[in-house]
Amino acid sequence: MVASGSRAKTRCEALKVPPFSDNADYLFRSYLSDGFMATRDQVGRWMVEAGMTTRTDDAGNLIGRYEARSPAPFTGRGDHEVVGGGTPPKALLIASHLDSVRDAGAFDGPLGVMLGIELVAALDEAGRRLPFAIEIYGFGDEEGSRFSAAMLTSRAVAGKLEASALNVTDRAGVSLAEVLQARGLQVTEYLNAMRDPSEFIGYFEAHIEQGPVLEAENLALGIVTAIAAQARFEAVVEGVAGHAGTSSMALRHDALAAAAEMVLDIEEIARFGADAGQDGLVATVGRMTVEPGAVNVVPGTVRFSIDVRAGVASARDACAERIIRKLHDHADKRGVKLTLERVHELPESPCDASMMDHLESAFTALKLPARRMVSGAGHDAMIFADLMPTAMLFIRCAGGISHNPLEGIEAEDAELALKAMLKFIDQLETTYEPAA
Ligand code: HGY
Ligand code: MN
Ligand code: MN
Repeated sequence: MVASGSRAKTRCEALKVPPFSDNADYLFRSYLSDGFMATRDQVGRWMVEAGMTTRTDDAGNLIGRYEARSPAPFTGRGDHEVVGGGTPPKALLIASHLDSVRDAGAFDGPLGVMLGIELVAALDEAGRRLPFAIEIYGFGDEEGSRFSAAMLTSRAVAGKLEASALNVTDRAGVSLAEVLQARGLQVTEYLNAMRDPSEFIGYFEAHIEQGPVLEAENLALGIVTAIAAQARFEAVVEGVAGHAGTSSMALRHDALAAAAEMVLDIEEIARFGADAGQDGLVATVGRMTVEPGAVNVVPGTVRFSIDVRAGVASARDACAERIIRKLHDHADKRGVKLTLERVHELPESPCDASMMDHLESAFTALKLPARRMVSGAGHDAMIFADLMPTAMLFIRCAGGISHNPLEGIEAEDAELALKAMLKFIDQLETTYEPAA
């Protein structure tokens, strides 16, 4: 069999450099960038080699389809004409994302797409067709690393995106509409990417754990039980820019000094506050800009991001409220203006019990301990969890490191992941009941 987990690993690593990265010094592949488009084309070619037909949708996603036993010619947008009539076969949706954070590792996102392709390649090599089709989505924007919103493309497919959410610009001030236009797409057609959930039997995503648990317990694979709730805010602190040499300390309204106190209190509240340590509560300030950013000017304006997560939305919200109150106290005390905008929010999403059991059966067949665990990292899977049965397979990653070029996996673990996915497919096939 040519299909293999180690080929999935090698392919992810091949995509780390130009033309598949927007930057030659580190991996950055932002939504609809040149690096993203080159990656989408290359992954599309690998899908075709694996026996799939491919297309892209109005949100820029890449879609590969491996037909079911009774092929329903795929006419795009999900509608099928079935030869001889009858109900078109449903599909298993296998997905992850092709975009990355800045200075990323090779595997966060692409590994799930590559393992899906290897699964289909293994079926195709064996001449095996299933009672259901397989559709693999390479989502274009899971990270939100170009525009402030995240998961734009999976939310579009799930029908969970309001047209107003498309009024976004990137940090260079280029609007999503302009970026789409440059790629031959129309923002007015973006929501056509939506698929009817009834076309699918479920959603499956393989992903690196992005945490230390599997490695600490010497396990290659894990079964995700739920994905943590998350909320993101954009904070703007407006003080008064001034001459560094003549502005007396007592009269300053230094936006950066105020923001620095705010950042430390965000950490303090999440680490030592009322809900600290419960439900995987975490809060992070990941991005900050200082204006005007001159060494001899008291900072006038500071913008920073806030990311708050917890296993349940109530703990996330309680922590966010405490943070917001504390930040306004700092702003009042220092005489600066604080503006906070909630730019992204997702509820916690449980995975499907029977899909988790199918994964557990696959692990048992491979004599692997079935370690069930919550995901602190967000994934496109959370967008579909209330629309169709959803399962996630975690793969151990070196040192639990992610969102970092040191992100690494073992080829042996990728091989085991592929074997587990093939056993999982066996489970789905034996329990599949065609639509009436
Ligand atoms: O932020 C996250 O959890 C995901 O990696 N986008
Ligand atoms: Mn990520
Ligand atoms: Mn990811």
